[in-house]
Amino acid sequence: MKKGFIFDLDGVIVDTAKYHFLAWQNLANSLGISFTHEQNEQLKGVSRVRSLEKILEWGNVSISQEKFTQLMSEKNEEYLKYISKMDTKEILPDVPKVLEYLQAKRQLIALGSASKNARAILEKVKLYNRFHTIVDGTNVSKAKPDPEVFLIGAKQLGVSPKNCIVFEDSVAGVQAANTVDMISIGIGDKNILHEADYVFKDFTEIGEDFVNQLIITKKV
Ligand code: G16
Ligand code: MG
Repeated sequence: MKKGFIFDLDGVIVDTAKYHFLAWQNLANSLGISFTHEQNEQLKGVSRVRSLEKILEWGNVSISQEKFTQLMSEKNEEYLKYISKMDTKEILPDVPKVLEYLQAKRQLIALGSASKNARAILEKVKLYNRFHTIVDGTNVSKAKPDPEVFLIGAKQLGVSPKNCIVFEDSVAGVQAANTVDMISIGIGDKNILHEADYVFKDFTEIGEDFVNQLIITKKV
């Protein structure tokens, strides 16, 4: 049976949160707002626009629409400088192994990310060709926990949502998958991702037996 395996990007395939942190911190500090690692955690899986809105809310700062657009573009330029230096060493442990196994088992593979830079990042880490389809921040209008990104992925793979499995590191992403009855697999902390059907610290904990089980079972 062919299942649809949908992967989030940031926090699942690569860890770009550290680059988002540096760029957002620089922006926040320029406005006199402090920005911590804990706050950066809360921006995982959140769109670029919503991230800046949240930072302004935290700092109790209001700016014009023009300034908002300018800051978003400056943040992205800085972020692009960091990701331009990325290479295959930044792929999270055992991700290529799982992708290769799914490919060997002739499963369908999609990317479902909120990032508008997803394609560029996949090119840098040389994983672009591993995906049958890529859905990213340039293809969706509604952010996770809305399931739009995963529904488009399922549609493009030609698989019904209940035959899809989503790998996610954010609570909003897990909720998005659950909303449309996809199997949700949290990558990260069990306490934070407790709404997921399964949680693993990272892909090193996911064995071939578990993947085989995902291929044959349905969400109940
Ligand atoms: C990612 C990150 C978020 C980021 C968002 C938009 O989502 O987790 O922190 O704000 O993309 O990124 P960009 O500014 O590159 O468009 P995901 O869904 O891949 O985890
Ligand atoms: Mg993520």
